[in-house]
Amino acid sequence: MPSTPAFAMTIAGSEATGGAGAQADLKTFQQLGVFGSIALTCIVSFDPKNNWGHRFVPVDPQVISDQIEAITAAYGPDQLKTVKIGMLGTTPTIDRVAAALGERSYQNVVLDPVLICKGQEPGAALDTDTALTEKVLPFATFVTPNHFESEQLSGMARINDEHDLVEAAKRIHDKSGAAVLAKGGVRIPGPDAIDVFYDGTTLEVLRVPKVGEHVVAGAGCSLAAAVTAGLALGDSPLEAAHRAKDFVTAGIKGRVESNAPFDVLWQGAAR
Ligand code: PXL
Repeated sequence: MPSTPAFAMTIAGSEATGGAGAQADLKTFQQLGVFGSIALTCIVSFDPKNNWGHRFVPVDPQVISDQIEAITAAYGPDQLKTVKIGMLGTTPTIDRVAAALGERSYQNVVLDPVLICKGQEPGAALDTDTALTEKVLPFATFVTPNHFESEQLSGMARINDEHDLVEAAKRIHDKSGAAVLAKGGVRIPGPDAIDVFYDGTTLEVLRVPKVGEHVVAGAGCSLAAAVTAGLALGDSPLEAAHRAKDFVTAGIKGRVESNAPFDVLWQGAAR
């Protein structure tokens, strides 16, 4: 008899070293028992000769459509109900992905609103920020902004503490209608790593003691991927947020060393 696992598709970029991006998504899905498909949007290769800067190559928008066509033809709407959106990177890609989201409705659309990757200049975020907000955010049922993305999406100049992060989560919910998990990570001072969940009715601050004060690569992608997996498995949005927080905390504790500027989350640590 064939197996009937939960399914999820990620529309995301490759980060070659395997820390972030589609690689993190697929490993997270697999670890949580979800069958994953990938529509690749771009290829990021860090440049060790240039301070580990980002070499970024977008995938041709037609090829992105082709991948989504293949995946959605293979798995019908009853089988593939959950999609995660990671790094899109350019406005033509955002347009194409928005069009694809309009072609079939999904029960769960998790948007990790990746504006820039670690080490990139914030200026690169401005045009993608506007396009993502206008065209993709309306499809999202769940959105997972990090500190910088929460500032951009909420329009708040500075998010300095838990109170600000709560306000940002509320504003982003009001703007999108989506469940929001606003990530504080190491950017909010204090002993705990906090994330704020808000879905219009439930406000909850998820907190665990900080594992350290250093950023770990792949944490954001893996958190959103674990939310996606949870929703695909039938979690409520709040349950998915808790599952994801536990998963990422274990992965940060079990992080692997890298010669790049950041250690890397290990999805295999959560057993
Ligand atoms: O962490 C954000 C991110 C997402 N997707 C890709 C990336 C990165 C950061 O490096 O390369 C493809």
